[in-house]
Amino acid sequence: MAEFVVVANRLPVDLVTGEDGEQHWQAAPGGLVSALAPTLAARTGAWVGWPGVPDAAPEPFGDDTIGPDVTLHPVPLDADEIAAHYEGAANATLWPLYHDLIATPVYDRSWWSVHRTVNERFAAATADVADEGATVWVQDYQLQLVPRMLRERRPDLRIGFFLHIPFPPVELFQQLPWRSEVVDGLLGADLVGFHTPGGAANFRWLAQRLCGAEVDDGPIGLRTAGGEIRLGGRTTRVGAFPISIDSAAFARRGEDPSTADRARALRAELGDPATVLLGVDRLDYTKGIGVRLEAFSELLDTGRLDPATTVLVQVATPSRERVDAYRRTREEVERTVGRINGEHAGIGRPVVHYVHRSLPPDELAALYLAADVALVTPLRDGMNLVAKEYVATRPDDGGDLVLSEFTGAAEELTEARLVNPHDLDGVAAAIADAAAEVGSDASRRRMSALGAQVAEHDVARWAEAFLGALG
Ligand code: GDG
Repeated sequence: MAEFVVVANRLPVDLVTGEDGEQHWQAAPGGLVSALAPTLAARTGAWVGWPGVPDAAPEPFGDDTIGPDVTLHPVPLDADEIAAHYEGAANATLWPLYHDLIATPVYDRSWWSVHRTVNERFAAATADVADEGATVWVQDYQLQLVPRMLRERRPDLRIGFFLHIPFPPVELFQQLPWRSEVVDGLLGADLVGFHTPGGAANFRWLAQRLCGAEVDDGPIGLRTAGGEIRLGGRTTRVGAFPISIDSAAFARRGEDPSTADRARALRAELGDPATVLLGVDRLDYTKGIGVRLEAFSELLDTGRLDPATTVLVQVATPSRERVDAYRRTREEVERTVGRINGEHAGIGRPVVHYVHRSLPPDELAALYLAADVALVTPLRDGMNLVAKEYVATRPDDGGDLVLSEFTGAAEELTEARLVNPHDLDGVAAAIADAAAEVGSDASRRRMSALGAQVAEHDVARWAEAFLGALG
C-alpha cells in the first residue's frame, strides 16, 4: 500500500517491443517524472497509469529508477477504449474545447460513456493501492472524473488534481454536454490546481453555476490555494500553480562544453547562417506552427529577412497521428514548408529545416544553444515548457524569445517579445526585430531576466507548492 500515489494517463515507462519481438519496459523520462520523483522516492509511492499499448495488463512492478519503494500499477486499455476514451473523448472532445475551439470539438455520447468507464477503472486501481489517509495526486484532462469517483470509494484520502492544459472561458466550457459531470468530478478533490489564476477563476464560477456550490470571490492565489468552493459539506480549494522545468539540469546541459561543440557543428551543418530561428513543438494545431511559418514566409517575400543568411529549424514531434485534426495539421505544415523552400531555398540550401521526429535531449539542448531566436507562437497553450527550456539552456544570456501571449508561460516570462499569434504583422515584426537585434545589450538583459525567472521557479518548487497547499 502506498502513502503517496500519482495517477496519470501514462506510466513513467512505456511497454515497447524490441527488435527481437520481446516486450520490455523503457523509461519515458518527462517533466512530470523528474518533478515527482523526489516526493515518490521519499515515501512508499505508487504510480497508476496506462502502459501506452493496447491490452497490456502486466502485474504491478517496482521501479528502482524512481525509488526503492515505488510501484507502478498498469491500467489496461483495449483498442476500442483507446479509440473512444483517449483519441476520442480526451483528444477530439476535451483537448480542442479547452484550447479555444481551434479545432471543432466532437461531442460523441458513446465516446463519453467509455471515457467514464476508463476513469472508473483508474479510480478503482487507485483505491486499491492507496494506504489509509494517503495523498493522491491526479494529473490532467484525461482523468477529470477520477477525483469524485475516488472520493466515493475512499473518503479518507487527500486528493489533489492538476490540469496541465488551459481551463477554458466559461462560455466555451458550457458547450460540453457533460459539463456538470466534469466540474463535479473535479470537486471530489481537496485541491484543484491550474497554471493560471484565470483558469482557476473560470472553474470556480462554473462550480457555482453548474453545481450550486458556495464560493468565495477573493483573488486566486499564485502558488497558494486561495479560492474556496463549498459543496455537500466539503471544501475544495483552487489555486494557480504554474508548472516549470528542472532548470538546473537544462542550465548544466547548456554549460557543458560538448553541447557548445555540437551547437557550433549544427550551425556549420546549416551553412553558417547569420541567423538561426528555431521552433520545437509536438505537431499539434494548438502550437501555432503555421503562424510562425506564415510570418517567416512574409518576411522572406518582402525582403525583410534574407534567405541566404537566415534559416528556420522546425522540430515537430509526431503526435496523436490517428486523430483527424492532427493529420490535417501535419499536411498543412508540410505543404507550407514545401512552398517556402520552393520559393526561397537555394539548391542544397533549404531555408526551412523541418524535422518530423523526436530528437534526443542532447541534440535538443544543442539546438537551443545554437538558435538566435526561439519562436513559441501557440494559439493557446496551458504553459509551454519549450519557452522555459530555451531560456534555461542559455547560460550565455544569448538568444531571444518570441512568445505568444496565449501561453501560460507569457504570464511569467514577461520580458520575452510577447506577440498575439492572430496578428501576423505583429508576429512578423517581432521576428524581424529579434533577428536584427541578435546579441544586442537589450536582448541580453531580457534573456538574463528570463533565465533568472526560470532558475528561481523550477519544477521542484511547483511540486512543493502544490503538495504544500494540499497539506
Ligand atoms: C502539456 C501542455 C504544458 C518536444 N520535442 C522534443 C522534445 N520535446 C519536449 C520539450 C518539452 C515537451 O516536449 C513539450 O512540452 P510543452 O509544455 O511545450 O507542451 P505539451 O506537450 O503540449 O504539454 C503544456 C505541459 O503539458 C506541462 O504542464 O506546458 O501547455 O499542453 O519538454 O522539450 N523532447 C525531446 N526531443 C524532441 O524532439 N527530447
